[in-house]
Amino acid sequence: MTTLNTIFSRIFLGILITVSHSVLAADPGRINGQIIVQFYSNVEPERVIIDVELASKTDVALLKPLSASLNIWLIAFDENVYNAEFVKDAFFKNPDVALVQFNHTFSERSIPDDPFFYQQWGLLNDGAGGIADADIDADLAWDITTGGVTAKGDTIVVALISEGQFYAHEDLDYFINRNEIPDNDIDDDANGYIDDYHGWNGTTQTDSVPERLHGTHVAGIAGAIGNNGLGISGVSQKLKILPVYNLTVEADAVASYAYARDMRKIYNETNGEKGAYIVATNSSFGVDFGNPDDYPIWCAMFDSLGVVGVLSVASTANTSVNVDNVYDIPTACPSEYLITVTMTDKADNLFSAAYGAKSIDLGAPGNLIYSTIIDNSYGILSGTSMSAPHVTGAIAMMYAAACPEFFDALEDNNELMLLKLKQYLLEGVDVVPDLEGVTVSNGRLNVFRAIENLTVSGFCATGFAENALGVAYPNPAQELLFINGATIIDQEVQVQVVNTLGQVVYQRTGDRSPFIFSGIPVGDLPSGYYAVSVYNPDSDLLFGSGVIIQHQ
Ligand SMILES: [Ca+2]
Ligand SMILES: [Ca+2]
Ligand SMILES: [Ca+2]
Ligand SMILES: [Ca+2]
Repeated sequence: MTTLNTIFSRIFLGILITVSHSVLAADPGRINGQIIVQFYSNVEPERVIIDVELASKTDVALLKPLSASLNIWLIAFDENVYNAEFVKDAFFKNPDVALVQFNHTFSERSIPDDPFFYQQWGLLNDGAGGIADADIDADLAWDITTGGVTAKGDTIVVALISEGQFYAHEDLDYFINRNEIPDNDIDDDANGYIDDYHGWNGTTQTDSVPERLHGTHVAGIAGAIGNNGLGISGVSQKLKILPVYNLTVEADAVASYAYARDMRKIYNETNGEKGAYIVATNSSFGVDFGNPDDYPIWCAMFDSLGVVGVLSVASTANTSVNVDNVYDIPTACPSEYLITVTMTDKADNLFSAAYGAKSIDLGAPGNLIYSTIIDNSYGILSGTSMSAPHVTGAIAMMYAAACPEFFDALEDNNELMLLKLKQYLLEGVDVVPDLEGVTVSNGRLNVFRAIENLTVSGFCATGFAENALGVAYPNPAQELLFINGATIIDQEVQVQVVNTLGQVVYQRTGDRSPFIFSGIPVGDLPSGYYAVSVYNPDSDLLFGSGVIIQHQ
């Protein structure tokens, strides 16, 4: 039966609407000649003003009370005559002044100037037709980064696997393989693909670009150019999209994943001179009820991508079924490097889409999503197809926000750090009732909290010290590998050792954590580089480290 299955785009329904609208440009920054002062409660502002004027030889005026009960006033002065910092300082020094600050125009939080941004409820939901803040907090994330480049200077790329995209859309920024000369029948960059300049079409073995609405729409959700005064904004305002094409047969999908893998592998091997810094693949297509047992090669591609440093994101089925029971391709594939996404609507409901406490990681906005379509237009589509690229864009944003140390650790141990990223992403969701108990994370994507988990509370703040367990030693190890820790976790843990091919070469479950202090036997493992990880019963990573096993 499965051979008759065809892959199809995970689109639910399509309504195309064009809207014209204008958005007021924000005017951020300090207002000249104004400060806000809070006086102590029983202080008379008029008296303090005179004191300040005398002490600082300035001329200031009480403009209006902002809060009589809190004794907060707006104060004006002529900034052409008096230095603003000097005036502020004069108030600061006055003993009757509790607080002083400049006045600022209200600037909406990092709202881009794209005219249709107001349509993008998935990024910022004002509650119209749903629930306010049932969104991924893109605006808060943009206070930290708008995407584009890593702290190490690598240009962030996502591989968008689809049936085609409108390549010439003015609000999309596609990756171009500059090491390849197009249309000369020569594989100039020796990556195994001839003339792969604009991406890759596994079906025709060319870089020809079929123009398809669906893929164009998916691309814009992840990475439409933000704040360019045009159209919409992607989750990541700056993002290179590498288009990879497949028709509706499995072989082409596998070829597409292989292309993404090869491009990233070459990037790693040439120190960025060739290939592309692909951080994620996006698959907004699949086979309803497909059993992973019938798709071992497809499912294994996600592990192969993980080994070279690429996470994969996939849409689950647009039908209300439990994937844990009925299966789905690819979202029932068991790979740890695959992140599976279902669909939420404007009210944070699970909207006519599949779920699974084991198989489906999280929800993301997918119903009535406004994005790029063919011919430089914009329109609304619905489906889990629209949910996955929200997550893909969020991963790209996490890379843009990550500290340099993250990339050092990534270089040492791709797999471990990818799992950390996935952990931060899943732990960063907003828990919503409709997804509780039916998804791994119990919630809907929140890109801001995912970034915070990485930068404020996670690896970038604490390094591996965030783990309750400490350090793996000796390193290099010969016979026994110990994990030292200041804190003993009184839980049963799973210890896992993974080689550079991503294969689990040692695993032990069910021991309480003190076990690991008695040593992991590594004497039988070949010399080489390994990742050792310790998980708690909830599969949370408690400890991870790269180790070298070296036999004399
Ligand atoms: Ca929000
Ligand atoms: Ca080539
Ligand atoms: Ca060529
Ligand atoms: Ca735009």
